[in-house]
Amino acid sequence: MGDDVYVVGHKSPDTDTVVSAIVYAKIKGYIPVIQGAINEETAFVLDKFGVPVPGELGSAEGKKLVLVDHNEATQAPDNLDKAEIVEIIDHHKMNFNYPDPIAIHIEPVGSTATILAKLYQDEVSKDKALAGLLLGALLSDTVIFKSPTTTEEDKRVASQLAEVAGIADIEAFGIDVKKSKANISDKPIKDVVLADFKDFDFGGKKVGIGQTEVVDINDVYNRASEIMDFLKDTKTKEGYEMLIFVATDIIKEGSELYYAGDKAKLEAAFNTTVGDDSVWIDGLMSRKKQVVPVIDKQF
Ligand SMILES: [Mn+2]
Repeated sequence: MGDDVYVVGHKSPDTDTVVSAIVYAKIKGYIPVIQGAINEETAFVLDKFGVPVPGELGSAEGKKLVLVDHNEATQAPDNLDKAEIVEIIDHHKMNFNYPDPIAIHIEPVGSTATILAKLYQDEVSKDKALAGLLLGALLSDTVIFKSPTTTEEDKRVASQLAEVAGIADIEAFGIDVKKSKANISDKPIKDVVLADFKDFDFGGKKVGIGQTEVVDINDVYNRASEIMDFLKDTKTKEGYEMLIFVATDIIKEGSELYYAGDKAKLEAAFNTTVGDDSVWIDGLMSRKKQVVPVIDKQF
């Protein structure tokens, strides 16, 4: 193994994953890397603070790795078993097995950025760009504190970061960050639905749930028929029992759920009347906390 240590986040990188790799690598003198192309939101945040996009990890074989913002093998680099893992910093549930004792730091907070900001307060307080990156990641993962995953720690850390980064209005900055990815009007509907999409096995049935976040739900309503065509078509072609697309309006704080599948299951899951194509659920922001468990229960 070489002496270089690479810091890497999960596949389909989001802003928290990329920023956490960059910041931790900078503080420790390691090399930040990514797995897959960054999204528009991450590009906006890196650009704002003049930080270059990290290179691709490539094969993990023979490399020393720090895993940030994930610890599950399915989200980690391929050939993980041929790499040496030196440390993990994360805010997800632990699903990790390793033959050697290593440093693992997991906290139940809204972002990995929150953990890094707390652990390296000294370093971050002297570096405007690092603070700005972490704030962008924190606001992204917590959906500007609106996600039920948000903690008081996240809010406290965000104010400190904003001060260092010279950002007067945290909320406005958060909306700028979210807006950069939210423009769906010029994208093929397939890309909109599949950009953040996860497959689940609910009682032996294949269920797919995609999510997008917008600042104006009308952008989604304008494309409702395209969304429905895509869901119905994909359900048949790919053998899904149910397909759900969660379109979250981060300003109105709720989501329109489009679906292809059994209406009665959705009505039971959310205890409400559901239309033939979709239903609006007030306060629904998180797939992980507010959609997956209640749908899973119906199978
Ligand atoms: Mn995260």
